[in-house]
Amino acid sequence: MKKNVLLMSVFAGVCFSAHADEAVKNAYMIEKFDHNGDHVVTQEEFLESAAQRFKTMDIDGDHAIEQTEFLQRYAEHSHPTTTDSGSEVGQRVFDKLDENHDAKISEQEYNQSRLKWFTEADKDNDQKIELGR
Ligand SMILES: [Ca+2]
Ligand SMILES: [Ca+2]
Ligand SMILES: [Ca+2]
Repeated sequence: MKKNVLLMSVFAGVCFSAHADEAVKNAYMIEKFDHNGDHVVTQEEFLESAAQRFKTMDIDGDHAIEQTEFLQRYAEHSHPTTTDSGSEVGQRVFDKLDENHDAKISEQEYNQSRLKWFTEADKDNDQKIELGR
């Protein structure tokens, strides 16, 4: 019986986070990427941060993120509670980003995935991400 209750609460937690997802995601993006503080993230601001992030991940500076570079950075930035499955998740994220499967994430592949993320969050299609949409 106790086990069932525990399972229920885990399940409820999952549902809740799925619901809160949208607003939280936009708030997160604005907090991270709004450089000029107008509470709107433009595509320009977003890609600028993407380029900067790419540079910090590309440790040896060859304009590609190798798997080792990616997993190292991923481990550094992942939340402590997720570290037990951190490398596995990191690997999955890497595979997703590496579209042509050459074991490297090129700048183009990286920007493409970022743009996809931006487009998904940009519900009203005005090339801006704002709160409360
Ligand atoms: Ca802005
Ligand atoms: Ca590299
Ligand atoms: Ca690739």
